[in-house]
Amino acid sequence: MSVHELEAQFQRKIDAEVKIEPRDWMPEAYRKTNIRQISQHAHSEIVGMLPEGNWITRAPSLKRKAILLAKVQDEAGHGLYLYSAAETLGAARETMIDDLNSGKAKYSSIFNYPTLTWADMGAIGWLVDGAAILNQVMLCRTSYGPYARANVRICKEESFHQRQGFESLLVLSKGSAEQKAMCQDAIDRWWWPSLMMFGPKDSESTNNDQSIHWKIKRKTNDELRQQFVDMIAEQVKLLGMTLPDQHLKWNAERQHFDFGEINWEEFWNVVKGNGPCNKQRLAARNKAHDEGAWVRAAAVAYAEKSNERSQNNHNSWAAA
Ligand code: FAQ
Repeated sequence: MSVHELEAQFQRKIDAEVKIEPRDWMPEAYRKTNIRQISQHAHSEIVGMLPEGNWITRAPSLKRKAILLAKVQDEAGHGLYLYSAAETLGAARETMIDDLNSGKAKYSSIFNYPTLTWADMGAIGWLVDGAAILNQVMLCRTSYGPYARANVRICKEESFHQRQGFESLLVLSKGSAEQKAMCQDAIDRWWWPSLMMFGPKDSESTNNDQSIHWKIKRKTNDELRQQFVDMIAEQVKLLGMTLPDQHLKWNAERQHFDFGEINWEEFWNVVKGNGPCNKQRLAARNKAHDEGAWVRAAAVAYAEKSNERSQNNHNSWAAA
């Protein structure tokens, strides 16, 4: 079959909602886009543990500590499912990790902001996990099978993350004047960076059109961002708090909330490595990687010994 025919057959499968599986023929660009997106997603989960990990030892009660620990562990698990999904496309895990640690690979801009107070844990759960989940619900229907299935599991855990974040802010919002102020301050600082998580405007997005055609993405960056604004603009009322945007207003004609312009210069600056915490995040990942070298060496030695043992058992069984 010619490449042209293979491509046509591939697109027919996508159009008919048949999932693409690891051994299926796929255009090289489809493979590359998926490796790029899935590995960036995995890196985001891994780096995403750092801002919250910062608060595990300072959580205000045993209950809050246990919840935060469980959440951070979930993020580690998400990273691992996603690296495994990228491996099914031929990407080597060592290369992906090296690209993250060297600063070559991207991860979500959101994790380059600092977590200054306890209320940031609530704001991350509500806003950051809230943004992540909208995106990941869409990705449960992405065309690449292993990525879609990884997202189904991720979403189940993310919905708990979002609810615990909202509940934590709800408690603060009903607390002392100081707690209320801390809650509002965290919302003010995390709102705009959360909107940036959805990526550049559609008119600036380099991958949107092709990824929508291949059903890697089912909704564009702007569509998901609007869905997020509409959801949060209502939920914030339950907290008795406000969002830091004077242009936020219900538009009856569009049946959506209008909102102000994102600071795109800040977004690209963070994506290029110059955000408030980029250097700190990469230094933490590199330190963890170096300190974990003995664990990886031990795991490889154990795997080699196990293989040798099962080979010996097999040989003695065959000789008997
Ligand atoms: N930050 O052409 P597009 C989480 C890059 S998980 C940094 O529109 P695309 C869980 C983009 O890569 C959060 N870079 O790109 C959690 C591209 O660069 P390249 C992560 C960004 O891929 C919660 C360039 O800009 N979720 O939070 C960002 O079609 C709490 C042009 O952009 C995912 O990764 C950004 N925000 O659409 C953990 C979901 N946005 O490589 C701990 C999967 C864009 O061409 C605590 N990813 N860029 O040079 C996606 O759905 C997509 O990749 C988008 C971007 C929607 C993020």
